[in-house]
Amino acid sequence: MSALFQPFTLKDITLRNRIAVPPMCQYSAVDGRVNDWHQLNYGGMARGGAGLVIVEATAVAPEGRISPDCAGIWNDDLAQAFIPTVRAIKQHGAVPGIQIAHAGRKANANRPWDGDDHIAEDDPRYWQTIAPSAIAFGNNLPREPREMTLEDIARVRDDFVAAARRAHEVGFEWLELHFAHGYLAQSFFSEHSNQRTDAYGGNYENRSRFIRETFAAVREVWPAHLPLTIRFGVLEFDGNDEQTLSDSIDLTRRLKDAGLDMISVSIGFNTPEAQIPWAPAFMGPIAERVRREADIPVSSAWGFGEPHIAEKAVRDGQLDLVMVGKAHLANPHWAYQAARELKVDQASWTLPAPYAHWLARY
Ligand code: FNR
Ligand code: 531
Repeated sequence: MSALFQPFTLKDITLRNRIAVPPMCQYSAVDGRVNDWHQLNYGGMARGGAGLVIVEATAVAPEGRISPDCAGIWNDDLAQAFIPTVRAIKQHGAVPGIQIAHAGRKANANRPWDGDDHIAEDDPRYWQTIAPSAIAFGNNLPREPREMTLEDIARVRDDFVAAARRAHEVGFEWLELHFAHGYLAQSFFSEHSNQRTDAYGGNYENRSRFIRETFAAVREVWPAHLPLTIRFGVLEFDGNDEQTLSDSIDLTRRLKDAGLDMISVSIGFNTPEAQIPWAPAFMGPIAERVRREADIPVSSAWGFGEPHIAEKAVRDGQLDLVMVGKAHLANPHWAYQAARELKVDQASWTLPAPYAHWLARY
């Protein structure tokens, strides 16, 4: 029996298998509004057999977009635009998830294929970025953000809450808070980016305050019967990983006590000096340690896109869900292909009849 193709239940939600499409920016929205591209993109991956499809980092406020072309859910009109995408994911048997985000000091960048760099201040698409401290990320993102006031911090926390409420209203059943990859929430947690001297900076308690307060506020509005998860960079690969991992696991335990249902274990990406040990499934052992020491279901990504690697990660108890990213860009029917490769009996997987009828026979 394939471990990857076993169902997974979290709260009142059951996924048909352990395959999750992680959020992947499409940089294809107009003024934050998603469109046919998003319905096609996410609907295709659901049709291909994934159990969970998580819609890309969706900004909780205009200044929280990574690029001007990123999705947003900062008002009801933008939220309504997701309905065709939610319907397409559900229609094809997957669970619709969404990641809500604020890009902080990494915001206001060109799309990756347009340079992936900060937009120049004389460009009409320029906006002021905000962050815990006035410290630039560096490299392709050299602009110094404005240090957030306590009012900014409260406003962004409330933006996450409003975004969670809108996501539920338009039919999403799985919510992931983007607390990873050097964006705003992650940047509060790291001393690389947070050198505040007030209650939101300094020691671990203060540097984790924005994450803990924002999570608690979202937990109050997100329905208790639906999964509330975070994507969190548990280490930076900056030479200080043992301390960061220890703090991250403690924080995960505290968030679990506050109602966290699952964590997507990822990377901090808070410093351009990181030495990432890229390799297939390299995050597996780190995710397994979080799963064991925080006693919480985990997913992770980064090089699990080969079916036997994905199968092994679940079978060995490293991951509860495997996030398969770029391989789903190459082939939205990745889950279908994986089932064939793993010789999973046809009863538990198939494509829609217009496809399956012919594929089963010829
Ligand atoms: C990403 N990734 C990403 N992660 C995230 O948390 N929110 C996001 O919106 C995005 N956007 C995004 C866009 C694109 C084009 C890529 C390639 C990646 C990271 C992604 O979810 C995943 O973690 C990585 O791609 C690693 O998994 P794979 O691709 O090795 O399976
Ligand atoms: C991070 C990434 C780094 C290296 C390879 C692939 C992906 N992602 C983070 C994404 C945006 C695109 C780059 C988000 O978390 C929004």
